[in-house]
Parts: sequence; structure tokens; C-alpha cells
Amino acid sequence: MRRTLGVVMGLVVAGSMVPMAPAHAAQRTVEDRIGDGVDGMDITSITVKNRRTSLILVVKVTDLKRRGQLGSVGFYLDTRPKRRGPEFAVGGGTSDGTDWGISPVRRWRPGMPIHCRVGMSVDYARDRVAFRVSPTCLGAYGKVRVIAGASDTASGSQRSDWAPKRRTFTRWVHRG
Ligand SMILES: [Ca+2]
Repeated sequence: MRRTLGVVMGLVVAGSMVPMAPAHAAQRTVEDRIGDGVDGMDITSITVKNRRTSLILVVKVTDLKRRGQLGSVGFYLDTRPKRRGPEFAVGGGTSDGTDWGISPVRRWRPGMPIHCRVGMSVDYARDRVAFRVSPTCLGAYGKVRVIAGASDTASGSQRSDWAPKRRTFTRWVHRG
């Protein structure tokens, strides 16, 4: 009887700890300075949600426009701590009807796009762009860290805003 109760209590304790586990840095938000980007495509924050079922990447900018902007946003993804630099790049255009995709990266250069499930949603009212990357795109991975970039070529500027900084990753985000 005592043994049974011990087992039950063990399960209760284990069960009560489950909700705490995913909070273990499976998500990270990094605020970015305003005034260092190109007009509307100035990054204000980025968020990484490293879920078991998908990797969610969100970038917020100052003023996203459906037209009159040739905006693009993207993320470098570092999935292998022992290999220098990012392994993948996810990116897309933010004006109406533009495309998006994911590519492997070597020495900071994206290669040919991979065919796998990547979704992109652009919310003009909230100045927010989100990518949803299927784990099948990334191979075996656990924690990730990212760098986001945003630019607007319609402004005539080749400048981009980077978050946290150019070639500087966020801290690692463990997989929830
Ligand atoms: Ca910024």
C-alpha cells in the first residue's frame, strides 16, 4: 500500500513538473533599437519559438506596407554549435505577392532553395512577419540561434537592419 502511494506521488510530482519543462528557454524575444534601420523596415523585435512540431520565427518592424515598399526579411539559423556560422537562411519579400523560401548556407551564403514545408505570414496591421519552418527542413537539430535582417530596396538603400547585430546571433533557444 505504501509502495503504491509512493508510486502515485512520484507520478504526481513528475506530472506537476511537466508544465515547467517547455518554459526552459524554448522561446526567446530580443528587442532591437529603433532608428538604425531603413524607414519602415527598421526591426523593433524578433522572437524565436523552438517547438517540437515547428520552428516559429517572428520579426516586427516599424511600418510594414503592402505596396510602395520592396521589403524583405530573413533569418540566418545556426543549428549546429560545432560548425561555424549559420546552416540555413529563411527569407521572403513583404510586399504583396512576393515569394519566400529556405536555403542551406555555406560561409554566410545561401545556396539553392530546399523543397520542404515553410510558411510565411505578413501582418500589415501589426507590422509583423512570421515564418513557420517544419523540422523536416532542418534535419537533426535541437537548439537554434538566429540573426534577423530586414531591408527595403525601394528606398534605394542597400542598407539592412540586423538583430541582434550583423553576424551576431541571439543566445541559444532550446527545443521545447
Ligand atoms: Ca532596429
